Amino acid sequence: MTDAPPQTPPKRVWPRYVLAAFLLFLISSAWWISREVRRLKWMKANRDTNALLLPARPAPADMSWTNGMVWIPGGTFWMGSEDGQPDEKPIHEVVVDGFWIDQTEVTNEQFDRFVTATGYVTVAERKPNPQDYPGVPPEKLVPGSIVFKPRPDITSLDDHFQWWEYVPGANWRHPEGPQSSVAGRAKHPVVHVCWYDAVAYCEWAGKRLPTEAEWEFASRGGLGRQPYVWGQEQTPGGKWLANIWQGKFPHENTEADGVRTTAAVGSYPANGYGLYDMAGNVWEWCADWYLPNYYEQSPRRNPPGPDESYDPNEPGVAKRVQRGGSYLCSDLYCMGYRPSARMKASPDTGLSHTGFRCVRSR
Ligand SMILES: [Ca+2]
Ligand SMILES: [Ca+2]
Repeated sequence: MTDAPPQTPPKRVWPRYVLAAFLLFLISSAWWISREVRRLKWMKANRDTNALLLPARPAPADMSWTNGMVWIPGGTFWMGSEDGQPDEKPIHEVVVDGFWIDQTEVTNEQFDRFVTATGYVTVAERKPNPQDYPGVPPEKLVPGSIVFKPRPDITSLDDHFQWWEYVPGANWRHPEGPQSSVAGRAKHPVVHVCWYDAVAYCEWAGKRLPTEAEWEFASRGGLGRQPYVWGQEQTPGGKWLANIWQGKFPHENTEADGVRTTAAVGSYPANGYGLYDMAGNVWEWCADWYLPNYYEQSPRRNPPGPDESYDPNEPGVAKRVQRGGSYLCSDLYCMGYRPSARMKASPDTGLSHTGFRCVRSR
């Protein structure tokens, strides 16, 4: 009997597939590491170049148009008056969104910049179109505007034609007629601008005319339901706070407020929002059509004005709203400098006591 050779344990052999998997893992890792290193190197090398290729960061918004403007925060106020004229009623609650508004009326100096930049010719400087004035003799159709020139024989205030006269050659450069000029009146409000002229200026300035609601909200300066933009009293401490008319209109002007015609803008105290001449100096165009009973149906929020116009005193003539009164407002005749008072005129009509200011939403 021979001894069987001792048995040795079988030699352990790695399966080939495990080895193959391990090699594959090593190769993949090396490839991935190599790729990441190249990517990081590329990013580092191109960092500056990429900065140039990316769109430029937007510059800070140009807010230079807000110069001379005041931000009026939106809010709710009582528009109209229970004590005023029928078209100021009913007093009603209105909500307006915030907006920017010119601190002063637009001045001759500012309007001159607009005209110089654009070559704009105001309506008063253009020859009237005969088709717009049927029945008017051709020789009467000459450029001009309406100037305050009271006749000497006025005994009643029933007919305003007694103190308004169409003066050929009157316009914003020649407020009293061809022989007059605005020399020395650079800071006075521009006058003889009709609604179309005012809109043209506002568009050039990147602004717009205020709605009637915005205008009244701004004029009240944060005071609710007050008869004047400065409060309850007409002349607190015996002081006039606006350029209107004192004396027996239309011949006697005592100039108790210190000024006979227009005043340089900002000559009187600002209202609660820092706005000047929201009462008096010159009437100011608003965007809205005029409708005497609009308040009965106007929307509560941001009323845009009616779609149509009607003036019972002059049916057939569509009119735009004016606000704030002027240096011709006499308590005997016109309380138009109260914040709720409404005025209206044909949009092609400029007068020697009418100007405007602009607003802009954000
Ligand atoms: Ca005055
Ligand atoms: Ca004014």
